[in-house]
Amino acid sequence: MELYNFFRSSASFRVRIALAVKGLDYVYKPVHLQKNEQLSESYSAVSAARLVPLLKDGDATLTQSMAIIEYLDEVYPEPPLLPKSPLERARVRALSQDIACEIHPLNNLRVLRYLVKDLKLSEDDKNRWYRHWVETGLEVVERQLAAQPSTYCHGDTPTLADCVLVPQIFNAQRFDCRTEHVPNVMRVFDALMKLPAFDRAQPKNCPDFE
Ligand SMILES: N[C@@H](CCC(=O)N[C@@H](CS)C(=O)NCC(=O)O)C(=O)O
Repeated sequence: MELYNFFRSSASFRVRIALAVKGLDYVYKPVHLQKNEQLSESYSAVSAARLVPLLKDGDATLTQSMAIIEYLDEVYPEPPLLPKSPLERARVRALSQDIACEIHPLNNLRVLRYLVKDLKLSEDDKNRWYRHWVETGLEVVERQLAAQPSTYCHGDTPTLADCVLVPQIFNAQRFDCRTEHVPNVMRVFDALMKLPAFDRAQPKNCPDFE
């Protein structure tokens, strides 16, 4: 397998975690987002959306981090990243989407660039935008973790939701977002970062880290 990704990309980080949890080897293909390599002709030829991550598995090309993780979970079921019961699976997917669909897209690189370049927001206003959506979005996760506390987002083994949570917290910390108001989220984050697979996948351990 080949993973096209970028050390700082949180959607890429989700997939790196899943691959590490499952102990799967892959070739790391860096796509430098700050240098706009995602917009290059060669990358556009494989990625319709011109986004990372993208996973090549043999002749197949997979996109969208959560779809990639679910694919990996189906093809390499151990250890599972989704619980067995439909209701529990729905909860894990909902928690994942609370982050991946409700927070992350508002703070993606192309959105931030549009705010600054086209709408002429100052760096300070852009950062306020970023923090607002992270801080309010994490509250939604906090309320759910507080209502049903467990070691990780759902239960005592890591799930898809944990693969999505950890990179979002790295982003929150990079942009100095408040996290004191989400103690359960941070408790789960700390527990996850003690797991070798989560640690191995983090940006500073990537070959393109700078
Ligand atoms: N929903 C997509 C999001 C992918 C995405 O937004 N990737 C970002 C990096 S985290 C990217 O490639 N951004 C490039 C850009 O904004 O130009 C997924 O989960 O894979």
